[in-house]
Amino acid sequence: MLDLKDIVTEFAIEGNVEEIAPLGAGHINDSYMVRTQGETPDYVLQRINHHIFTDVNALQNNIKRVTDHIRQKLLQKNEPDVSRKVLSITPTRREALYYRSFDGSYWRMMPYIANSKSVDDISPELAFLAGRAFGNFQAMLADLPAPPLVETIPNFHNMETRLVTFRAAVKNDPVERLKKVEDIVADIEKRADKMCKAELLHREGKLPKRINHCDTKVNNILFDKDTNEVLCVVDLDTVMPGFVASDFGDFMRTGANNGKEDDENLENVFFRMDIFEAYTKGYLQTVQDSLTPFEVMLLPFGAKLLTYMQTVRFITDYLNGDTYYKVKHPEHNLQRTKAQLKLLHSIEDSYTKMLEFISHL
Ligand code: GN1
Ligand code: MG
Repeated sequence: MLDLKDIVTEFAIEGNVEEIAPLGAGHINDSYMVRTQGETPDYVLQRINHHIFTDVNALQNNIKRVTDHIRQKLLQKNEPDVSRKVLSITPTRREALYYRSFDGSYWRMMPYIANSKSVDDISPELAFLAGRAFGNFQAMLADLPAPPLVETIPNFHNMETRLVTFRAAVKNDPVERLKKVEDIVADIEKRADKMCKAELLHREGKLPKRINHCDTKVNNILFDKDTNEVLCVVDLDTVMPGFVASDFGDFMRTGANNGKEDDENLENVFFRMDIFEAYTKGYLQTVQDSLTPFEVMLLPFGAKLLTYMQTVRFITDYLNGDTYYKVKHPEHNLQRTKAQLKLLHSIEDSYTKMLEFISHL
């Protein structure tokens, strides 16, 4: 049997372990809080899902480069409290960025950011700060020296390839769930061409890729527990080149959803313009100068795109028999699909208002 205590011992942590407990609600990796006795830091231990992140070495190297670069920027600016404003990797006792255990699983460790919290229900005030935080994150990584970051999951936010995978699942219907979702499949197909426009624009040279976070969920920002100051952006597994509209959109999909990602009660699920407005203001304050006007006008499309993409990803996993996302019950991916689709409809209803708001800023 694998003992988490033995895993922890492999890493160069300070202090003596008091408790190891499950942490967080990630859909992919498993996280544990490692509490140490007394004043020494606490840590987060993660089992990396190497069926999804197949090149763990490249993954950890990306994170190392990204966090080192950000740390350097913060130090140059004489920012106080730098250790709480950027993640760091706790190496193993053999100075590696991850550890492979005898059962073939992969582990990593990082110091826990003290006195921090993440939020799922956000206010316009926090959304403004979150916009600034993801904007700053993007700005700080704009001059990351070559070589380019490795795409830890190739074509991760590529709508065209997501649709190819979706259509294969529909065609093969391996666990015979298609009959339950035919109307949803039709709803998805109706929008498919339009949703691929970013890839098309990129090929035509009209839309650049920049370093993106690619998982800008609302709960991937840490705030100070007492002051609500933004501390740091976390979950750096998917930092890679992408369209800025896509990062903007993933925040809208999560932060501006009045309901939960998997809300059973679809009446809770609708798009909040107040969150959109506050986030957009904060975000553009920090990055507007580095974006083309076209990229700015495409941000509301990003909200549609990422919500659509997530709908496609959840239903694909449902059709494939729940092989990708962790599920709490057999219909979980369907429940998520329905909630995302409801949100998409609501975003579509707000779309003109979003464009108006952006063009007036
Ligand atoms: C996954 O594991 P987590 O919650 O950080 C997923 C994101 C999805 C998200 C849906 C590597 O993120 O892309 O948007 O679930 N990460 C990966 O909530 O697929
Ligand atoms: Mg993630």
